[in-house]
Amino acid sequence: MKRLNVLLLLLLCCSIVRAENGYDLWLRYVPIKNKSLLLEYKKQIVSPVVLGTSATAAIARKELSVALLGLTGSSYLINSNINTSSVFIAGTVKSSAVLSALVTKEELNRIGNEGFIIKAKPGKTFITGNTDLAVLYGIFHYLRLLQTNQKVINLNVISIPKLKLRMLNHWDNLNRTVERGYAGFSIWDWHRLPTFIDQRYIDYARANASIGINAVALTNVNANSIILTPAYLEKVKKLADVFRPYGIKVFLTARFSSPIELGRLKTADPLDAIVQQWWTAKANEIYSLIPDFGGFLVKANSEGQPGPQDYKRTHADGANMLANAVAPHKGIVIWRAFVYAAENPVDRHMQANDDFVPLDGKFNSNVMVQVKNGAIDFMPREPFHPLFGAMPKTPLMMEFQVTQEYLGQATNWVFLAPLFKEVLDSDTYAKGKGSTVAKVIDGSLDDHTLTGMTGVANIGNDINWTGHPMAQANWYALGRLAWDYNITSDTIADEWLRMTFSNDAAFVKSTKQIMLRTREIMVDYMNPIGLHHIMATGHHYGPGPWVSNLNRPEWNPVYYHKADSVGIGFNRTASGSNAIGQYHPEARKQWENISTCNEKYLLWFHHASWNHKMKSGRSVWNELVYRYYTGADSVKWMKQEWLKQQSKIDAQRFNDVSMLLDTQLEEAKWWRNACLLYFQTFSKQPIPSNYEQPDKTLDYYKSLRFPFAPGN
Ligand code: BDP
Repeated sequence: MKRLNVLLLLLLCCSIVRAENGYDLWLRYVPIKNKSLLLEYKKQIVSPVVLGTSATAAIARKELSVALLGLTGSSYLINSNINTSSVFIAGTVKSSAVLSALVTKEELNRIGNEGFIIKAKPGKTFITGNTDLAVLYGIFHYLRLLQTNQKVINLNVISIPKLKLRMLNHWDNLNRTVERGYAGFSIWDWHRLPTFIDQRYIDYARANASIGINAVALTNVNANSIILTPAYLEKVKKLADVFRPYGIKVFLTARFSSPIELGRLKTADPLDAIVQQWWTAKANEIYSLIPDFGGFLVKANSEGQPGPQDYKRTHADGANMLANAVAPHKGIVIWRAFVYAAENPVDRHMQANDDFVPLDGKFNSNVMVQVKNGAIDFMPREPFHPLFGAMPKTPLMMEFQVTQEYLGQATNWVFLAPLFKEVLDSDTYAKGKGSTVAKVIDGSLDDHTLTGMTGVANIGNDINWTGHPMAQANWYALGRLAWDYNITSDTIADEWLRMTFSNDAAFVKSTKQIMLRTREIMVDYMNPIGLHHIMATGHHYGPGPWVSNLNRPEWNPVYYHKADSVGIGFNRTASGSNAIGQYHPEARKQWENISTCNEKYLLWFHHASWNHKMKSGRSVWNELVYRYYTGADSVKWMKQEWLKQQSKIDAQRFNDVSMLLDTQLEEAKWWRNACLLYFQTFSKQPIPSNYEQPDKTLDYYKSLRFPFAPGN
């Protein structure tokens, strides 16, 4: 007996001090500490029932049982039939009269296939929707309420996704390297598929379903046609089979020249009948394996990728050819607008609009054009892409980058929800005030039914999925905002912290404060007042504003900052490239005039003289100094605040974040010193003596090389 007790005690201790490696993401389901809440929850959840016979319903039952065991410490049998003691009932409206009586016809129409309804009063809880997937979403929502310790006695929730496609784009290569990936290798183990199903695929699908993500493109936009060969399609089918019950559709990237590479055709000309037949046959082959295949994602005529322009055809010609091939199967084509060409001397900022605006109205109805949030490239801060609002006849899909290619990669803690929201809330003025980017992509502004948002995934085979433990929040934020872009960054951070770490109020308050400031802090020490694309080239790790020797002009940082003896910044006004002219006149107003320009974008749109006076009273040079120093100092503040959290969370993740903050501080100082020393060669002005002076020379910073930086 004594030995048994000791054993039990040992077991208990192990579970308390269990190191957390982050694999469980925000689905940890740890015991609820608040006793009165726990009692409340237990009263609400008696003899829980999840109706339905589908694989999705089975998943919902399993999730509920795992979660309730973890959260309450009691094991629950989740019934699939209602009995007299059931007070917690989940299922589609069709599955039970009890549930259908709860909702009106109007509500059912409104919630569509994925929206859900939760109604609860003391001793009764109902979760329902039109499909088992909607019910699964409802259950995840309910579990989030429990995980974040919210009241569940009186609930009247109707939640409907604002966007139809809520997607992740994996830039994963078939050899398992991940372009711009900072979390290890690809989670797709192509070599061992289709026979070996890694548990990770299931855990991945579950995590996505918990935040409403319902589509994934498995492969790099810089595509390899081998993914379209029969052997690989068998592997893709296996992944699609795993993902299906979680409501996730699979897309593939289509290399435009595949008919030549795989079909041995002489051309990939989209207007060539044989090419069209090749794609039709390929689509038929895919759909015979994967009946609900989502469709193709295409990067064409950009950064050396093949495309229709190789045959003097337009992007619409290329997209429509593929769209015709998938249309009989209800598939869609997502065509990327991230295009620019080295041969084109026009400001890179303008090239996508130049190519795409004339094509508005020329795309088939099953084509979406996927537009990056800004016209250059996922910078720490960039104005919204001028295509938003400029193609009313075409459904535009938002592309964000969740992986932090330009935002500190593997080592910097940056919470991206504020960046995403800044873009979504931007006003295009396309149809008057209030024509936000969000309203462009949700279809409401121009009456589109195809709608979506994607994020370039930050997921790899690192044990914690995202490399930096805090980067999990960005995957989470993408899903939550694609479901409802009105959720605030504060709420997202709050939910995520509570579920991922702890409900301790002091912990949540301080750590949330850090999270909400991280993005501005990074902008300050990397790209203040509108600077952009001054990262080192190739791997984009660290600063490289001096780089000027690459063949393509727009691959050189000097192209973007244009520092000279007079000043710094890219004049994109009417007296310069006039990229600003691609925005609606009302939107332009905030940037057009150098003396009234929103200073966050000053050097984005203006070449400002070194002595130009900022609103702070400082000169541009002194403002740059101030920003770079404030940014780097703020990382010290992040570290100080974080150290206070030691007793609140598990040691492993606490230490991981602490060590990474040390690296982040070093990198912030590196950015600060390297950029200021370099820009100083033009401004010829000192770093005021009250600032700690750089301890290394500009030559030292220029000499640094990182041949094995990840993701390249
Ligand atoms: C750039 C990345 C490059 C991608 C490209 C794209 O550096 O690796 O292939 O975007 O989005 O930012 O196609």
